[in-house]
Amino acid sequence: MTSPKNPASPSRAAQRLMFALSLLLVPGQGVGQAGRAGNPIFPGWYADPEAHVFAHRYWVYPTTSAPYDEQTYMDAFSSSDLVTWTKHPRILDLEDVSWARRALWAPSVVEKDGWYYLFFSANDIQSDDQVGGIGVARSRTPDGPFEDYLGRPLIDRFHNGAQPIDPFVFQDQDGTWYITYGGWRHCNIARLKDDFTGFVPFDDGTTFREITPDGYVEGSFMLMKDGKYYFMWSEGGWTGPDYAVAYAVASSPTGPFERVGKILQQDPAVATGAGHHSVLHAPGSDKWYIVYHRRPLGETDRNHRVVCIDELRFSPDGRILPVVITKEGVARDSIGR
Ligand code: FUB
Repeated sequence: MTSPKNPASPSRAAQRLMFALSLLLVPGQGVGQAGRAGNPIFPGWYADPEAHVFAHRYWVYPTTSAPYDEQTYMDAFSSSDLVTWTKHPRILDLEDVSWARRALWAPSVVEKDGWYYLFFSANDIQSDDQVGGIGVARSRTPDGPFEDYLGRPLIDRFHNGAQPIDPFVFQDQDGTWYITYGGWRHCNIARLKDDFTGFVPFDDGTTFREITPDGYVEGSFMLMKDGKYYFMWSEGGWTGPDYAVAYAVASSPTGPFERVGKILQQDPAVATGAGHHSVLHAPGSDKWYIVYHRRPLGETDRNHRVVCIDELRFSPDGRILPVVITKEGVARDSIGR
């Protein structure tokens, strides 16, 4: 029977049916409600997630968050609706990368000419005397296995003070491929050769151009929307509660980028250390999501980071609105619906 107070509200029987159906869903690991992702979206300690749409599915490529000597492989996760996630274990294993042995992190994946290229950081080098940096692996499918592409790092030196970690690769509207990367509070951009084996110098002869905005620490990300380049990064310390994401906007991928403000940060009622994110655009819609890692309340182990998703919204004049981090996550969004 329909409620006489509100003809639009469902009957008791319908409510019971909806509840029963909700028990059949397999939501994320947080406070999953019927048809919502729940945060975190999948179990396990993971960080630095990069989200994509590949082969008609949503994909998330995270760092396996563990002590550096144990960070030797990567898993991926895929979903058709942002609610139920399938784990793809060990898509990249350092046993298959001759020059790398530890501290595998921060994947960035692109699809090009029938291959999936996974850019990664390895070895956590502290100087130019050490072997490691940013490498490239590739696979014919988004779930791997990814194999070392170059047999050497792509970037193995400190340029402009930037530790070669945290790659982010994207294609500009004119077809040019760029990589932004860098730790130790410096960020560079470089133009990639079309086959990803090296770099094309800029017109001024330089290869690595520094684009560090105020506050930058690591974890760069670029988004192109309505003719603007939104550049985002993480600031604060990744082991602490105040890790956060801020952004700048420019009319060119090389900037200049002037910090606008924070868009993602801790909420003492929900979680701390929210940072190192990526942005997902649901195909054919105006829905944008931010996929990021955060730390459960009260957690002191620096590696206990979990992957979460919430909505990313823009104001009518093109600003990014502060993200509301939630325990419930986002509503079901079936791909290609
Ligand atoms: O996962 C290792 C490091 O944690 C990344 O390089 C940083 O960006 C931070 O998220």
